[in-house]
Amino acid sequence: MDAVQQAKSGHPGTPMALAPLVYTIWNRVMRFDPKDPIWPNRDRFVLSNGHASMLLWSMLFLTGTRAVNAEYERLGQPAVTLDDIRRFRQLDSKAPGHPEYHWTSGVEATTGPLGQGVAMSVGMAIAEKWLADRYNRAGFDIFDYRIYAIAGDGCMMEGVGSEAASLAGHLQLDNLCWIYDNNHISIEGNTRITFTEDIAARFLGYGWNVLRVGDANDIDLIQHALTVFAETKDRPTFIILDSHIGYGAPHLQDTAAAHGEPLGEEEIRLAKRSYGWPEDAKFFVPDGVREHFMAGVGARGAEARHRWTELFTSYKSMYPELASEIEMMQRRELPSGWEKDLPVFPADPKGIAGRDASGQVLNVLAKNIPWFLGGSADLGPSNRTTLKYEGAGDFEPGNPAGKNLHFGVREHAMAAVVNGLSLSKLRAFGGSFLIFSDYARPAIRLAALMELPTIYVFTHDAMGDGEDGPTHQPVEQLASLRAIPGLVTLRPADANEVVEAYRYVMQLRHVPAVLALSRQPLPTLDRTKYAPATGVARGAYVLADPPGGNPEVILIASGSEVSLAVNAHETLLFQGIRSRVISMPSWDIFDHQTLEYRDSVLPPSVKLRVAIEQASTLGWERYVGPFGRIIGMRTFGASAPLKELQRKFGFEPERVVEVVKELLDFRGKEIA
Ligand SMILES: Cc1ncc(C[n+]2csc(CCOP(=O)(O)OP(=O)(O)O)c2C)c(N)n1
Ligand SMILES: [Mg+2]
Repeated sequence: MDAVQQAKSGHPGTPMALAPLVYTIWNRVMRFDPKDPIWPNRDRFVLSNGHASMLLWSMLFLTGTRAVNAEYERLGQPAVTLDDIRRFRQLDSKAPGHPEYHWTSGVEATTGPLGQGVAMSVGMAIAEKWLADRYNRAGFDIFDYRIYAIAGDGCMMEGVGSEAASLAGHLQLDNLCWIYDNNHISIEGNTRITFTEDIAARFLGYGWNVLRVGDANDIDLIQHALTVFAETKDRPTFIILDSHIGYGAPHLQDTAAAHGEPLGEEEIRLAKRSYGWPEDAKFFVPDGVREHFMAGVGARGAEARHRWTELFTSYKSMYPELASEIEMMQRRELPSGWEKDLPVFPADPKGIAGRDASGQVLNVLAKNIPWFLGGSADLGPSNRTTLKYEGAGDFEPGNPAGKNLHFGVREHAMAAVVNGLSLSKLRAFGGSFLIFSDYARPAIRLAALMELPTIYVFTHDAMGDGEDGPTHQPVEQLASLRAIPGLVTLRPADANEVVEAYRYVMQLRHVPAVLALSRQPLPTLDRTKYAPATGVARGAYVLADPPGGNPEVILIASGSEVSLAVNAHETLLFQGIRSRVISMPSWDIFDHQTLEYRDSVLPPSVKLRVAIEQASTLGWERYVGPFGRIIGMRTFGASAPLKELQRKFGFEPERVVEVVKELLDFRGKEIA
């Protein structure tokens, strides 16, 4: 109440109502050591209704949770201080508006976009099952943690929450518990205006165990429900908790006004009175409170961690290889030999599809890296994301060892689940068609915000699926993905660029990546004639130059349009026009290169430039400059065989040559 009042913004009502719940989970049940918030076998706590962040800041402060840094070093200083809470929602405070992973230690996932937290918790539960199956041995329960997620009406209304709940029920994830804050209030008022379904029936339908706690202040009953959860096998648990938003505030309890505005000084005083609390004290923490948490979660967590650490020490001597895998994974390192057997593709004018090259690479990587796994949203056979090597297996109830995840037709939950896997330190990928990245985008954005090295394998990256038509042909998706800060988007030009793209992406520890891959075969470029594909690691590179260098025009392309540019280049050379071809698989990577390198690829003196990409032209101006031209998409595509589409939309070498000549004729004179 005080923090929200001081900040003049925030959400007081739900933290007030759920304080007993969070107290019970943390201080009575959860296995969490505040001294080491990244201990691998800790229970996870996800606040999916992230607007109630003051709950989490209070808990991290009261439990004395310590900070860690991005290199996973334990720093010893508090994760959140009372001063941070006094500066709730202010610049640089460790108590920001919503829980931010990577900003405040002890936050397990960034939440705020409703539904994301619960969906990520499903990924965490899958991860725990997988980890336990791979690493536990008789007498060595290295992984046996549980995942608690709190969610409000919003998370229950959002589609991604439903997708995730459906998947969790199917997978029988009995290590997962969602607690639903059933307060009948969201922003516009009582939920009777929007949300009247029978949610218990819905979750029973999903195959969850559904419990009800009729009074959010009954901590013994809450604890009992959590015990039932712990004893429930073969299904996740859903606890419906009847609560009163703004509990104790005499005028605002049970109203939407308690959701998102400060209560006001007078109402706060009255609420404090109703709690039997000193009315005028602010940010008041009575003596003994922090000691009480230390004796509860602190003591229980420390003991559990010490026992685990001893267990892990003997595990390490008995199973040194498995133990070292666990350690590497925690630091997001790759095992030695992770690159071995990556394919090298010989020059081939017929070539191979991006998705096929990707399928080969994924299989090699998954074999080399035990904790690399993933799957597709029901498009595995099309995306070529299926891991087919001996022993890869399918992750299903009863087979938590499987490395092929089947997400069903649930792109949004898939992307969030992949984030949850990554938060659990597995290396995970999710696949679909590039067009359906739109269905996954909010979770991809969160991966970038959280700095997670998740991988999205998106095939059918342009008009290659011809006959499927404009509903399936991405146009603006590349531009929109490139617009996400901190996300690497890569569109490789041939099979060897696919290999190099993965080689680059796999070494990222804190950056997510999207791979946009072709459905149709792309010629495998002759790398004895053209520059090596290792240039991918610089985002863009000079693939071909006129003899002696010194180009007068530059062709820039990505993906399937690179071989088109090469084709045009050969014609231009033959006609005495000195063109350079740049393969530019990734803007993001290129933009991070030194100015010197960027100028060497795109010399400022060469102003005649043509960009070619089967996607929205938006943004290419920055590379072609005011004198350049862009051959791209300005409309949706159409349903027709690819060849006809290429003709209709101008993706043919002749068109490129024509545009270059126009440039030389007109713009050349202008510049001169
Ligand atoms: C995806 C998404 N849409 C909208 C919002 C804005 N928003 C924040 S809280 C909220 C109401 C949520 O109601 P509920 O989950 O019941 O929270 P309560 O008020 O009960 O705490 C909305 C619409 C959001 N954070 N995320
Ligand atoms: Mg609500």
